[in-house]
Amino acid sequence: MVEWTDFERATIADIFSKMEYEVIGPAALSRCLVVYPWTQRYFGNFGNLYNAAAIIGNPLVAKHGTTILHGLDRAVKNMDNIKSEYAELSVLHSEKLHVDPDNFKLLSDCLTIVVSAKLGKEFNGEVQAAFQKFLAVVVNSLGRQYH
Ligand code: ZNH
Repeated sequence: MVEWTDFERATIADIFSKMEYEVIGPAALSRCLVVYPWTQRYFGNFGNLYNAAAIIGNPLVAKHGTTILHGLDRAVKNMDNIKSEYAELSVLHSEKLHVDPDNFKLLSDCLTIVVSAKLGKEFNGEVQAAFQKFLAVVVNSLGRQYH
């Protein structure tokens, strides 16, 4: 089981309580689709993703970015049971959506960049370490049904 310090718990709760899901989620997902274009292959039904402007302005991308952040909310609310919290989502991504689990890490890195830009100085080294630890547990849990 993953151990969390009081600082880590407080930091994760604080970041997510201030987060505007419908801004940060779309920004993180669209950055991922722009910077790692091969991730677009899972969103064939999202219409035009031909260039950065099309991706950023795509309402389906925005909606799905928000959905992903709401998915992260489940881990925030249940930090001691992230693996079981994501058991079903992991099966969905592996067996039904066939999403390569490497992509979870790519998206989590994009999210870190977006959150860091948003929080500015507040996102110091310790905060970043806590946030990345949290995302690493999420990525690992989502990838669990693949092993
Ligand atoms: Zn995912 C879906 C979460 C990542 C792809 N997702 C989904 C959902 C959720 C999620 C919650 C919904 C489900 C239902 O409906 O039931 N994801 C998530 C998270 C994450 C993710 C939390 C991280 C972190 N995904 C991801 C990635 C990708 C994806 C990276 C790729 C690239 N997803 C996906 C898809 C889908 C999903 C494709 C489906 C969509 C539709 O169809 O709408």
